[in-house]
Amino acid sequence: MTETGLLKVVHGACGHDCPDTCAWIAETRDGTAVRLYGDPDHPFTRGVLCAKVNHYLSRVYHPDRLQYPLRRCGPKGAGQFERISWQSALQLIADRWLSDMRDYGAESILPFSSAGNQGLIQHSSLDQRLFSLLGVSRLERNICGAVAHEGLCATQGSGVGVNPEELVHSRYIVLWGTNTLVTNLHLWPVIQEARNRGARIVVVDPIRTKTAAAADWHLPVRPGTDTVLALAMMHVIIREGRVDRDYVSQHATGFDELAARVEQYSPASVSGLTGLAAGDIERFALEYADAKPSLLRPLIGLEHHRNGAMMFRTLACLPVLTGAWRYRGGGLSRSTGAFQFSMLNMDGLLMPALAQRPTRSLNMRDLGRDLCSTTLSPGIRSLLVYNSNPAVSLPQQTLVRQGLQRDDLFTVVHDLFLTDTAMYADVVLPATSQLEHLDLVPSWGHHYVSLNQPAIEPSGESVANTELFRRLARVLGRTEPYLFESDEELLSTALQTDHPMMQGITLDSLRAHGWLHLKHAEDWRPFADGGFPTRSGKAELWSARLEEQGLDPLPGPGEIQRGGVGQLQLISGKTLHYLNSGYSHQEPHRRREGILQIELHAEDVALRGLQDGMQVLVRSQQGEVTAICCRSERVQPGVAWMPFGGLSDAAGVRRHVNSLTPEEPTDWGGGSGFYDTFVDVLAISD
Ligand SMILES: Nc1nc2c(c(=O)[nH]1)N[C@H]1C(S)=C(S)[C@@H](COP(=O)(O)OP(=O)(O)OC[C@H]3O[C@@H](n4cnc5c(=O)[nH]c(N)nc54)[C@H](O)[C@@H]3O)O[C@H]1N2
Ligand SMILES: Nc1nc2c(c(=O)[nH]1)N[C@H]1C(S)=C(S)[C@@H](COP(=O)(O)OP(=O)(O)OC[C@H]3O[C@@H](n4cnc5c(=O)[nH]c(N)nc54)[C@H](O)[C@@H]3O)O[C@H]1N2
Ligand code: SF4
Ligand SMILES: [Mo]
Repeated sequence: MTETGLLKVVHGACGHDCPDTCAWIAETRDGTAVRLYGDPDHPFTRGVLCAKVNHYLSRVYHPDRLQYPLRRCGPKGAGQFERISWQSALQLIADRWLSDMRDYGAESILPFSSAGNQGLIQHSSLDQRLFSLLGVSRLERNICGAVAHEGLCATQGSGVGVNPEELVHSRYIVLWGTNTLVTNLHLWPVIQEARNRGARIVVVDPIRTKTAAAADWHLPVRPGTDTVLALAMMHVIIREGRVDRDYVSQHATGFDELAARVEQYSPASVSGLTGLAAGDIERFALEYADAKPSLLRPLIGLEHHRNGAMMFRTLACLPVLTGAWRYRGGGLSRSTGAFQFSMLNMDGLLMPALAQRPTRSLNMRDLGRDLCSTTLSPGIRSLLVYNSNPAVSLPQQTLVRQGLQRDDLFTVVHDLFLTDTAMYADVVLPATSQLEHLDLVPSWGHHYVSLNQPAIEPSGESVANTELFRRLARVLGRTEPYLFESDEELLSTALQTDHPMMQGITLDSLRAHGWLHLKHAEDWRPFADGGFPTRSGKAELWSARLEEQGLDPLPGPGEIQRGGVGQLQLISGKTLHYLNSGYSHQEPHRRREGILQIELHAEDVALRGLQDGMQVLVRSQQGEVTAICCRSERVQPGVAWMPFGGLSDAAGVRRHVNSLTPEEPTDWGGGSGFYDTFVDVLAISD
């Protein structure tokens, strides 16, 4: 931290659930943040933030930001609250939790959190220690990333991949089910640089997104059929002798079995299913195999299908077959999150051994069903929500809200705004913004670790997540010193690691530099010489582990979902101005995203007798929303697109696209098939 007269310059990092983890610089005067901008020296941030965080100061100083604890004084969902003191709020919580623990058992309490803050200790630290001690229900956080990870692990043994900055060395980049220009903006200059050096950029996406439109080639695959497309690519690669025989024989299992499997997937035979011309599939396979190095970049989009893990399992076979891993900038690149966490002292930070006995785990995806269950034993009596807005982000929204409406449920929400979930809370607690607390921010999109130093005092009576858990521990009568460690102590513990890639990365060096790159050779290639951390030590084209689990040991199509007659498959992806549901409370973001629209192909608009701009009812088996019909060239016939994360539908009702999505589980990884939603779209008659 340096001081220039009254102007203070503080280095920090964005804590949003975004792969870019931008390093930023805050300027403060007299305790007020007056300017926030991307760190120009950070090689990935390159001095720019994004459409959301360019307005972060108006989020920090927003008039609607929660400033003090509130208690509900009207019906659940009505938004009637009154101010109370922190002491009363904590006492209310302690009284209820202690009586629930006594009368129903600790598992009747469910803490619910996601990655609303993905900083290391504000995401998970003292909360996990306290929950282990109390023995409350645990949450399986698998709504984002877990499915992709499982799928990759089946083939490669881990999710480790190419360092995203190394994409500059790629000559063929396939952005597969990811909307880089919207969700991973800071990767785009890297891709552009590769392009300037001669790389071809291909996007595989059912929607003609901004990214697809900016690419050299867009392959508008039918949703959920990417497994089949990849199998057909392997068919061509094997038939045309493009397999790297040397790499495969040394570093892979099951080539012969795979070759036999893909024989039936000729481009001609999958053309109808994938919606792609056989000639295009043939060309794609050969271009991909012949370019050296070639790189696959999937992020999350693919995992939101029922066959989500199989998508990643199957895709991961491609760079093994072609030996793309050998080359600098070749292979597959997805999240760097698990990689970074594996270098930190997570056991020291989370202290999992504090748990006295195994406790039940509930999948976050099933919150609605679990809250409404009459058979769950013990039933959920108390819910603590932080870092998440489940009333918007979970599937089966109607059921989630029905559960939150339960009179006998005691809900506490800790957030910066009165979110849709907070509307149902008994007690609402104010949370700090990223400018107001300390954290270390590992990244799931690059190889830098950043320190976020607080630039200003907490707004009003808001507290950081870590401070909330210290206060909860105290009011619950706990005295164990490790429940009260300071944020600095927690970070020091996490950084006590002898991992060679963390050498020299300490709190002091981070304080001095703001951010540091993991220590590894510049030309670091994870699987150039094999070394896949699977059971066999090789990439498993055929997997004994999967066979033992009664699963398909080979990559395959998985269960591709189809709708009923006349139904459209609804994709509901991320938007430019919202961060999931974040920023939906704020102008100018709200105005820029506008009211809820559904994009349909002209053919589907005509077929249903609809008109561009009219209000329509969108209905699935799970529920309905009102939206503005938008004739769009971005979508293909049979597919519709709606944004995820908005505040209310076109009729002004606080319900969203997740009123339509089912909580159907994915194949493995415990995720949700959000994008396997099938809807009817009807004109609203007056
Ligand atoms: N601006 C902004 N940035 C964000 C976020 C945000 O809300 N707003 N959210 C952040 C979070 S939490 C995440 S997880 C990431 C997600 O980042 P991405 O994975 O890039 O985002 P998604 O919108 O989930 O999906 C990406 C693409 O997958 C496509 N898709 C859907 N189904 C299929 C399919 O069957 N096959 C293929 N090939 N493509 C398919 C969708 O059309 C979409 O364009 O973004 C992060 N960044
Ligand atoms: N239909 C559909 N549904 C989806 C998706 C989709 O593409 N389509 N995407 C899925 C994905 S990939 C994801 S990651 C999830 C996201 O699901 P959530 O994580 O529930 O989504 P957010 O809306 O980002 O909610 C995060 C909340 O955390 C709050 N928050 C931020 N910082 C802090 C803090 O320091 N402390 C506390 N206490 N709170 C804080 C924010 O204000 C915000 O309200 O949604 C999933 N749901
Ligand atoms: S949301 Fe993502 S792109 Fe925007 S500032 Fe934060 S890390 Fe950067
Ligand atoms: Mo996500």
